[in-house]
Amino acid sequence: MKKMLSLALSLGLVSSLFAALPAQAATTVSTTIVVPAGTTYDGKGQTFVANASTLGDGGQGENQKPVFKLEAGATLKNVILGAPAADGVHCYGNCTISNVTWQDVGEDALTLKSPGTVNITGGGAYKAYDKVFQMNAAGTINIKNFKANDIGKLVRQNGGTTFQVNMTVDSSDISDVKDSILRTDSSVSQGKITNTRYHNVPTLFKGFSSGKTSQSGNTQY
Ligand code: DGU
Ligand code: CA
Ligand code: CA
Repeated sequence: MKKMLSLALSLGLVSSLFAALPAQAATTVSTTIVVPAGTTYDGKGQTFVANASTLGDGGQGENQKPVFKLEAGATLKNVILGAPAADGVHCYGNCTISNVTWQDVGEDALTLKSPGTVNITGGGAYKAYDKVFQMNAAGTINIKNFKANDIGKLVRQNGGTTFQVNMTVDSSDISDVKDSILRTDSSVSQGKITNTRYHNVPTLFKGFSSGKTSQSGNTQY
């Protein structure tokens, strides 16, 4: 009896200790975190939010600053971006984005600022009033094993630009889209969506010239 009482007491003590521990606080970023060329930044699952007064409030105002700036060949992994996320992530050339989740996309989630290839695997993007991935330079964006919900567009080549962007989406789950999954105004850009589940999407592709899109293995739910 005594033993049971002390066991119950210690269990109670242990659970109240856990209850007293707050969830890990988000890290507030006041100055853009620069990931130098060719290096990897591993967020180890931490949540990052922008300081609204120095980087931006995550609304639809242009010219907000990114939370992360990736120089050519940099990798960003295991990061959660909370709100506000300002202008998200900027890539200057090739970048690799692995297991990064935007819980509440800011002005947009990621921008390619100079030519290169953006490879995105895992993670997701939620609550994007307009665009998730913004392509402001020529190149390629490959999105794989990604989840997106409640977005305007998944990828948008900068409006009115005529350079070539190749966009691929594979093995992803995209739902509650206001506009389209992939959108361009360029007659030479290409879009491909494969092995992807989607729900409540008005159109997969918008603005592509004929013969520039392909799809296979997708399922609508
Ligand atoms: O309107 O270039 O929204 O990078 C023209 C601008 C606009 C970009 C884009 C972005 O398209 O600022 O966030
Ligand atoms: Ca914008
Ligand atoms: Ca932007």
